[in-house]
Amino acid sequence: MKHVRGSLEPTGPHACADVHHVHTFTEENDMTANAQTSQTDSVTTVFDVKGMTCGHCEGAVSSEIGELAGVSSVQAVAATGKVTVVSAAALDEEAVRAAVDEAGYELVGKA
Ligand SMILES: [Cu+2]
Repeated sequence: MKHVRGSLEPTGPHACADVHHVHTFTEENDMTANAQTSQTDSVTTVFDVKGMTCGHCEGAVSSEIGELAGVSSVQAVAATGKVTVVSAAALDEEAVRAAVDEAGYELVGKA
């Protein structure tokens, strides 16, 4: 399977094709489970995550962070390593770290 991701090559510390077998991708990934869509009082936080190299990585990170309480939206961008999280309240960085770790990547910190 070919990764089409600009200049990023899947030769980093994680081998993309393998790491994704760790995750079980479920179709309930469409954020409807987190039905907290009040447009008011949402907090947007950007995190730096190390190790993402393709869309599957983005999906894995988004999926795990999306399961955290209060999270309404997650946008992970492998090309920049930035993960933008919208949540009802400020997130516990350690909880985010655990979620990123669960996905198989490393949280560097807030961007
Ligand atoms: Cu990947």
